[in-house]
Amino acid sequence: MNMMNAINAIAIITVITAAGMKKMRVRGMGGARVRGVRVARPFALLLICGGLFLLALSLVSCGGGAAEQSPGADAGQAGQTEKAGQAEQAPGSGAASADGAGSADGSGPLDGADGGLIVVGFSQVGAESDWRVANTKSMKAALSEANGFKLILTDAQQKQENQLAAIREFIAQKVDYIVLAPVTEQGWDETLKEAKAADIPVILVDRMIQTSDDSLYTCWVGSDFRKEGETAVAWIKEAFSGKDRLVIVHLQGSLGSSAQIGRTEGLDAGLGANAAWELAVRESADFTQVRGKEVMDRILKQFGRIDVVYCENDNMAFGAMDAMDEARRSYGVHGETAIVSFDATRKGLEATLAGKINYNIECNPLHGPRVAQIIRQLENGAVPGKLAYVDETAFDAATITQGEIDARDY
Ligand code: GYE
Repeated sequence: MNMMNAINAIAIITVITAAGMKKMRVRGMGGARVRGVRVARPFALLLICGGLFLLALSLVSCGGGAAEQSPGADAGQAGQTEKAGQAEQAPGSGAASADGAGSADGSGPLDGADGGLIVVGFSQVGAESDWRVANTKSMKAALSEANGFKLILTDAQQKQENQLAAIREFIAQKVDYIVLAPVTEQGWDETLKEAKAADIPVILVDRMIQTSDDSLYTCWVGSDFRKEGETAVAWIKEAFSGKDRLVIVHLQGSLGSSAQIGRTEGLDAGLGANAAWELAVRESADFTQVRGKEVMDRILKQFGRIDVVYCENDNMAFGAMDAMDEARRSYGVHGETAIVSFDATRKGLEATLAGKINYNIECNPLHGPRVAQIIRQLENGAVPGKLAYVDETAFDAATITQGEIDARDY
């Protein structure tokens, strides 16, 4: 490469010198220096030819050199170019667009300093529930091109291995941010270390991870699942106070996920504190309606008396209700079995208003605007809170109104 540069320099200097001499000759026409120029004319022509020859030689050589470059070297160069762009967008660079559209508080659209979009790789769990579908919709709407983002969305089909592969792909693509909705809590450290080494901030949404190194993620936004469980337990306690026996069936979400762990912990605390409560059976139905029905079909064959079905999300509650309909078992406000559910999606609330679900604990899936705001904060050099819990409520079949359902965004 140095050799080529040297040849290039010599060639250019030669051509310029020779051209300069030619110019002198033109200026010198009829002047005192005509003689000298006359003497220099053949020499100038020689220099021009020689210079042009060297220039041509260096151009040919450079072309050959590029073709010989390994793909790795090419990728390295491309990476550097992108990196420069990224550096301009890095946290702390104050990359709000010149027109002030992106503000420090994170409101308004943002433009990368290079005029490009902020590239966000989002590894979504799947499409297992209405909650999840609403969550994906929210992320897509907030991280839109109109808002200054390019969203790369991947659906992991509820498999951690797919999420690990997606994160590695995002790293290879040199995205600006990685957003991860982790399917389970364990098993992220190795891959997140790779993201950290690549200097890509990781924002966790919805569920949490367990790690000994908190620096592996920038921040998290989601729900307090344990608190949701405790809210459910408080209602059960109140609704069945005075009963000397309470038979509970527990449909769990995907095992190892924060939503399952927190909601199960809440129930376990209730079981521990209330001597009359009896856990008949607990089984995972993976947060889906289909599995909810399958699992409940089996349970109904095994257990006659069931006072409460504690479903860790609306879709499993729908599945349980399908199974109970088929088995002609009554449930809900006027039935033998009370149903407690989580999420409070629109369909879940409709079932609550209809008295089929007795109590529904809200879990808010609208994380898109929250994630967009976090990214804007980072772009503007602000430090978002490490953990952000979303405010949530709960709906009782006895008091829910149509107005509350109408006001629902999901
Ligand atoms: O409750 C369930 C979804 O992690 C909060 O996952 C989320 C849960 C939600 O599939 O419906």
